Amino acid sequence: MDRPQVDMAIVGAGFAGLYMLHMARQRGLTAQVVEAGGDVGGTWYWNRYPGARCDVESMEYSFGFDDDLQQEWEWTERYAPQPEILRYANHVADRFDLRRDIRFDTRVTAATYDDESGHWTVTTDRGPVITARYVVMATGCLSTANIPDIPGAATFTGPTYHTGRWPHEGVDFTGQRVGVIGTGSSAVQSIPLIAEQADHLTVFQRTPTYAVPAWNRPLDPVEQKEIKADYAALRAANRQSSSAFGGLQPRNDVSALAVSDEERHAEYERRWAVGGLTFLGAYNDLLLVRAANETARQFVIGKLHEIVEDPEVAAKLTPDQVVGCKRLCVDTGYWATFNRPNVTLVDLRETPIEAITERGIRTTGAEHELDAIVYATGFDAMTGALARIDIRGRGGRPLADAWSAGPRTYLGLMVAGFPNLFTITGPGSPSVLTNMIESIQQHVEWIGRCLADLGAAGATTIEATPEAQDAWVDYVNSVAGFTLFPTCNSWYLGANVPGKTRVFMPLPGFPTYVQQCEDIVADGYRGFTRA
Ligand code: N01
Repeated sequence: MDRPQVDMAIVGAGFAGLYMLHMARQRGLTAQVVEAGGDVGGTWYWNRYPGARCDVESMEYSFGFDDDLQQEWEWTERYAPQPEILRYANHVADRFDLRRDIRFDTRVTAATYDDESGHWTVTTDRGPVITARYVVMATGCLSTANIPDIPGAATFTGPTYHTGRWPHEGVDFTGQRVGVIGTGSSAVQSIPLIAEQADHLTVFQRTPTYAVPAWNRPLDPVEQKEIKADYAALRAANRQSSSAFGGLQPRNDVSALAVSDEERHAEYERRWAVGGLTFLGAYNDLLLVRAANETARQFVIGKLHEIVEDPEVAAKLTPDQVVGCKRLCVDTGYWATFNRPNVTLVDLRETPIEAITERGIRTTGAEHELDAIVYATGFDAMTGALARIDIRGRGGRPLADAWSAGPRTYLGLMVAGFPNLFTITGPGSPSVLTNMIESIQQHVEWIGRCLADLGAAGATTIEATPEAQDAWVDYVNSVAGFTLFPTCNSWYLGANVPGKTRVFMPLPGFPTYVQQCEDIVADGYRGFTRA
């Protein structure tokens, strides 16, 4: 039998692809990474919009697999800005000499399994095909831009931008009338800065969003040193948290309904003063019990009405869904921006967009003249990047066919009928509900060990069984059903992309999931066939 060119083909050179390459080498495997972008960094390579930064704290949003790496890298801010995270990704690539096995500016278009040889052929838009025994999709969960199909969009004469495809040279909005469509995390971060620069900013809001303050600040070197002195403890605490972060501000393990109004209010005030996503860790049932969530919701809405001066604008900005049902936004002056005289809020629930014209955006209420349009409209999340690659498994079956009723995986790692194909942070794993770097590490380490065990067992092929996959999909649905997540139209459900099948894609609960992955290994890779 011919040997494939490499043991492993890896698609994507974001954090997942970089660590997978490093892991493959450590396990003695040859690997080739293919990356569509011009350099490493994945999401941090593409998302260069004003204000882009991570809303998981720097000390937690970093690799912990190599102690020298985590000790030597110095973060400058509590929440690292995009350029600094990109520098970190470059540092990781250089430190482990990863670039020599990465083909940049090359997009994977197809991956086809050959039943006879047991090899995958990976086809790209540039250069020769790659044959490999294993394929790892490190394609990112939020990497495929969602640009809504608005009538007339192509007729607009000014420039348009998507937050996730921001020009590398930056954009100067000075003196311009700018429209931003969308009010998710990317919009919440960019709107305050665009408003400061532009002549006028019009925000087109379809669903109001909740935002908790970041209170970003320079990271005190002493504080950083203290954390590094026992970094292992922080990493371990994070792995015990349902979202794989928050070790710096642990969850309060009591019900919001078990304490007095005064005590609860004081805890919300304290968390608000600390800032960040761990606000939702104030109580253990905020995403499980509607009445508990309502207490947090009322608190946040109270803050919104304190910040926004015009009661009519405040009413339009007030969300009605469960807080945290859509990804909570972390902001620096988002709501206060609507107090500025040069900012207008357009509520698309009252006056929907009819068309984009040569001169701007026309809603049922008015035509808004604009010099530039920013689409902060998010991503075809979790499945978008995979759907754009023609992936064919056993018998030439397309992944699109296997997933026609929504994504189906075992552990979010493998798909029945697609041997030796792995998805890092795929649907059916905790993924986007967590600190992505922790989830990436756990998946890469699981795959690395899985392939070592496979070799030790004298096998070359691993595949999820259809029965194990069916049971896993049912399990993920039942866990999601215990939470409040499915109660709103979020991108977790695919609700933001017209026509996308609605399935709650990630699995809540990181520590339980990790234990399940461990148990399955201990049980001889239960639910997988190895040959
Ligand atoms: O995208 P989104 P995002 N007409 O999907 C609206 C991560 N992230 O790029 O809610 C009008 O959240 C849409 O409205 P609706 C984070 O996980 C992290 O902001 O669908 N509006 C929504 O308001 C985040 O959750 C960080 O009704 C339309 C917005 O566009 C995820 O990425 C920073 C529309 C899209 O919001 C995605 O965030 C940034 C239409 N046709 C992002 N279509 C940090 O770590 C969509 N919208 C800080």
